[in-house]
Amino acid sequence: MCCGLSACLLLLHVSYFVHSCPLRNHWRKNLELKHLDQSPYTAYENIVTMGMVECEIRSSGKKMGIIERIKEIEAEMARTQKNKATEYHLGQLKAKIAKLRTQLLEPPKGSSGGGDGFEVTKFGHGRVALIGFPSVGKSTLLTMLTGTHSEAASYEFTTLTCIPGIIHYNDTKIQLLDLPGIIEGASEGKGRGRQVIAVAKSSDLVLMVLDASKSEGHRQILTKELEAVGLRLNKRPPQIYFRKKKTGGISFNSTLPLTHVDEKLCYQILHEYKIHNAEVLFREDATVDDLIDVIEGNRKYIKCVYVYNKIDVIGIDDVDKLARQPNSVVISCNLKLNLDRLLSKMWEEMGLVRVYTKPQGQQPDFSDPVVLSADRGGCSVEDFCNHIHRSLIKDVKYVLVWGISARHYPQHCGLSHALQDEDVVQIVKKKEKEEGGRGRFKSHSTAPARISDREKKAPLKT
Ligand SMILES: Nc1nc2c(ncn2[C@@H]2O[C@H](COP(=O)(O)OP(=O)(O)OP(=O)(O)O)[C@@H](O)[C@H]2O)c(=O)[nH]1
Ligand SMILES: [Mg+2]
Repeated sequence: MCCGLSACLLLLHVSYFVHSCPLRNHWRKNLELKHLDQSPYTAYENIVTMGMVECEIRSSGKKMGIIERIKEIEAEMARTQKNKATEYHLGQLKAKIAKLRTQLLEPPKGSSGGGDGFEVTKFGHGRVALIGFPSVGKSTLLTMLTGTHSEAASYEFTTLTCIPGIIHYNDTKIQLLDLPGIIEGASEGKGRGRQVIAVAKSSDLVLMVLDASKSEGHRQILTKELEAVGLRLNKRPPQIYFRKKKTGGISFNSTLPLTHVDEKLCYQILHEYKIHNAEVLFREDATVDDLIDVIEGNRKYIKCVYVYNKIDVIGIDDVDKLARQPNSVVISCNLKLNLDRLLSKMWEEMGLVRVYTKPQGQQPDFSDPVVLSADRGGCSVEDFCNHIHRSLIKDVKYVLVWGISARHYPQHCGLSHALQDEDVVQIVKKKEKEEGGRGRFKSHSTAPARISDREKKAPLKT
C-alpha cells in the first residue's frame, strides 16, 4: 500500500518536472534531445543524464572563457615591444598566462577528475609514448617494434585510443604506447589532445614521431602544445630555490649575477600569484619562464627523442640534415631502416640500470636483472635492496659489487653506493649474533653457547 503510494507520488513528481521544467525547452533546443515525451521513468533517468551534460556544457563554457583570455593576453604580448621598459609588464603577462593554463588543466568542479582518459596499466621497466600528428606512422612503428598489431592506414585519425605494446630489449621490458594523432590546439582540448598529453605526462620518455617529408614547423607546434600543459622536453628543473613562508616578506638572493631577472621583476611575479612572504634563491642565470615554472611547481621534466619517419621519400641530403639535429633519429618503417639505432637511442635516454644478483657461493643470475632508474626511485644500493624487499635493508651489513661502478673486484660498498648498468651485487647480511646465533655457523639448537652457562645436571644417584 505504502509502496504503491510512493510510486504514484514519484510518477506525479516526474511528470510535473518533465512538463514544467524551465530547462526543458533549453535542453530540447540546445541538445536536440527528443526523449522528453517518453515514459516518466525514462524521462527521469534522462533528466539526470542531461543535468550532467548541462554541467559539462557550463564547465566547457568556462574553459572557453579561459582560452579567450589566454588568446587576448598572447595578442597583447605580441603587440608589446620588447625592451627594458616593458620587461616587467611582459613578465606579469607571462605569469597571468601560466595561471590561466593551470586553471585550464583543473578538472571541472564536482567531477572525480578522472574523465574519459586512456587507462592503460603501467607494465614493464619503463613507459614510452608515441606522440605526433596524424598519419606520420606511429601505429606502423608500434607494430614494427613490438609485434602488437595496431591499425595503420593512409587516412588520418586511424588510431582512436591508446594501444600498448611491449618491447623486449636488453633483458628488460619496455611498454610502448601508440596514441591517436594530435592537432594544433590539443592543449586547449581539441581532438583527444588532452588525454593524449596526459598519457605523455605519465611516461618516462616521449618519442615525437614526425613526417620527414613535411615541414620542420611541425616539431615546433608539437613542442609548444606540450609546453602549454606543463611538459618540459629535454630540460632539467631550473636551479632556483623557492619556499613560501608565513611571515617575513620576500627575501631575494642569487649566487651569481643575473641577466634576465631582477628583484623588482621577481616581486611583481610573486605578487601576481598573491605571494607576499617567500624565500627565493637563484643558483643559475634563469629566465622569467623558469621562475614561473618553479612557482607553479607542477611541471614535468621529460626526455624526448625526435623520430623522423618516412625517410624513404626524401633525398639523402635532407636525411643527413635531419640526422644531425640533436636528439633526433631518422627511420623508415616501410623499409625497416635504422630501427636498431632508434632502440639503442631509446635505451640510452631512459637510463635503465640492470643489476644482477649473486647468491653467496654461487654464480650470478644473469637471466633476471633488477632494473633501476634515476626517474623511478634511484640507482643506489639502498634502492636496489628496497626493490628486492622493503624489509631487507635492516639486515644488510654491506654489499659486494663487481662491475663498472666498482674500483676493484669485488668492492665492499655501503647503502649509498651508486650502481651502474650490468653490475653484479652480492648482499652480505649482518651476522646473526644479535639474534642468539654464533656468526656464520648459526647454531639451530637452543642449548647455551658457553660451557659456564650450561645448567648443572643433577648428580647421579647411586
Ligand atoms: N613512405 C612511407 N610511408 C609510411 C612509412 N611508415 C608508415 N607509412 C604510411 O603512413 C600511413 C600512416 O601510417 P599510420 O601508422 O596509420 O600512421 P599514424 O601516425 O598511426 O596515424 P593516426 O593513427 O591516424 O594518427 C600508412 O599508409 C603507412 O603505410 C614509411 O616509413 N614510409
Ligand atoms: Mg595510428
